[in-house]
Amino acid sequence: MSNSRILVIGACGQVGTELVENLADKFGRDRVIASDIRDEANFDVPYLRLDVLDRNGVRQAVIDHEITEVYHLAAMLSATAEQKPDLGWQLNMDSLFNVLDLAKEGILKKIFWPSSIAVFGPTTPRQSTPQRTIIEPTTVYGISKQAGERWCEYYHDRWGVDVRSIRYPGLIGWKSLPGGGTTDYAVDIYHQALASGNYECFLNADTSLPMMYMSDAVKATMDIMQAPADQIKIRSSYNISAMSFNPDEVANSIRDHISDFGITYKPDFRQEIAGNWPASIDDQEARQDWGWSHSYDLDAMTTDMLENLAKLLKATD
Ligand code: AKB
Repeated sequence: MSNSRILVIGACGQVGTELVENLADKFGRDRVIASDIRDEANFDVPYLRLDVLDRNGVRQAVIDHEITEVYHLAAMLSATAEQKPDLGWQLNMDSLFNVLDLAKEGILKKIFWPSSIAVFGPTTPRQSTPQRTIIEPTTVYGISKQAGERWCEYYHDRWGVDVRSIRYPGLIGWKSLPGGGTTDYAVDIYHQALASGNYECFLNADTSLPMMYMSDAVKATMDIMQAPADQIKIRSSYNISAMSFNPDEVANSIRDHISDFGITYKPDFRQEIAGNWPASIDDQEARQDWGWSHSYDLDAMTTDMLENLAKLLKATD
C-alpha cells in the first residue's frame, strides 16, 4: 500500500468528506486527492474539479496524478433518482464504467465502489436479509446499484479487476449532510432536535431500517480496501450491518438528552421506498471474510451526534 496514490471521486458528499480525512491521516496528505464536480472545496489534501461522467477527464486525471486506487463515491441517491430517473441511471452507471475500464486497462490497481441496501426490494426477506437472496429492487437507484454489483463481479471474474464493495445502510454523521436519500431523516432529526426541539418526519414512526454511524462506515470502507485480495470472496458487494431503528426509537434515544423533544409524522413518497427495504441485515460473511466489526449502537451514536453538533452550533453562533 505504501506506493498507492488515491483519488476520491465524489469527495464532497456525506461519506467523502470524512473518508478523505481518514485516508489522509493514514496514508499521508501527499497520497490522497479529493475530487468532485464543485469548482472549489475545503480539504487538507489537493482538490481537483472532476466530472465523473467526463470519461476522458477522469482518465487524464488518473494518469496525470499517477493514481493507483479510486474510491468512487459519486452517485444520485434513492429519493432524488426517483425524481430524475434518466439522470440517476446515467450518473450511477456511466461513471462506474469510466472507472472500471481504467482498471481493466491496468491503469488503476484497485477500486472501491459502494452499493446499498437499496438493491433489495419488496420480495426480499425483510428481517436479517441474507447476503444472497431475492434481489428485485423497485427504485432507479436500487436497479443501478444491482446492475453495478453485477458489473463489478463481471469485471473481476473476466478481467481480474480488483474492485471491492459494500452495501451501505443509511449513514449518519455530524460532519456533513446527506443529500437526496431516503434515510436522510436520521441525520436531519439530530439537527432539528438541537435547533428547534421538534422534527417532522417523512417516514412513519415504525419504519425500521438498517443504519450505521459514519465512523463505522468509514472504517468498513478502509478495512475492505486494505484486506488481502484473497480475503475478498464476494466481488459484487458485501452486506454490512451495525444497527436498525425506526423514527420512534431514534426520537426516544434523543429524549434521553432532550427530554421534551417532539416528533410528528408526515410520510411522503420516501415512505414507499423505505417500506420496500430491509429492516435488518445479516452481515456474517463480511465479518468472517475480512473481519468487519462495528462500534456504535443507537444510544452511543445519539450521544456522540448531539455532543458534536452542539459544539458546532456553539462555534457558529
Ligand atoms: C439512500 O437513502 O438512498 C441511501 C442509501 C440507503 O443508500 N442512504
